[in-house]
Amino acid sequence: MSIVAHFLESFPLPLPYGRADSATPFLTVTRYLLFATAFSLAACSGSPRSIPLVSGGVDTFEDGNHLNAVEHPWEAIAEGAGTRASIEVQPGGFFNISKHHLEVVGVRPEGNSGSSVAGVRSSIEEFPPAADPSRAAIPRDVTGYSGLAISLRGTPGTYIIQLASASVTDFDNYNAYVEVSDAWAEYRLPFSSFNQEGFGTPVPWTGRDVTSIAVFANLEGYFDFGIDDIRFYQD
Ligand SMILES: [Ca+2]
Repeated sequence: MSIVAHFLESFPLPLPYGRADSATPFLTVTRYLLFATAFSLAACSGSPRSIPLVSGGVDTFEDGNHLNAVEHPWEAIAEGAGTRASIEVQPGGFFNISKHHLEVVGVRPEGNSGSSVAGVRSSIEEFPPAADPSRAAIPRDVTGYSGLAISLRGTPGTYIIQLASASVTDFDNYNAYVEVSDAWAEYRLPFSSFNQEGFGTPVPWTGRDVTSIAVFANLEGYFDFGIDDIRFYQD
């Protein structure tokens, strides 16, 4: 399916998105996020190229499947003892015209949540061309955008939105923190609100080699959250 077709499928209407306060950074995150990307689909540092994400759309989930707008699957992430996560596309979502969103259900053990990572992740890389399937996937250039917009609601608490970058090779990826409630809200996260945690090598953000997007719960115990309408936006 072409990029244009993805765009049409994903964004049939110019939605009157509301804004929500976003991204209050906390220093509570742990080094264990190092493991958050252990299963990353990403890396592919062998390719210096990157491909713009033409529409900015990542997923509205309106097609009802587990693939994002560039055909990569959303995957449940559960790292650490006693940690669980599962995902399912469900009816409803942000705005009453939404037919589907992605629901994430999981557990981070009480008192031991520092060693656990639970949530969902998807690659946004460009697949290698059919003519050269051995070539590495190509990261996305999102420099045409101002930040990432995502709609969320869930077990009230702090959640982590993570952008992985090919140039970050030690899992110290860029994280933004959001406070989520049980009511849907759209969070507009400028790229400046994403920061490395600091346990790895500092790598300046370029926006030229984004490989995946993830959402992790930063609270303990049982949680569930919904995500919808994920896209890179321009101010
Ligand atoms: Ca939706």
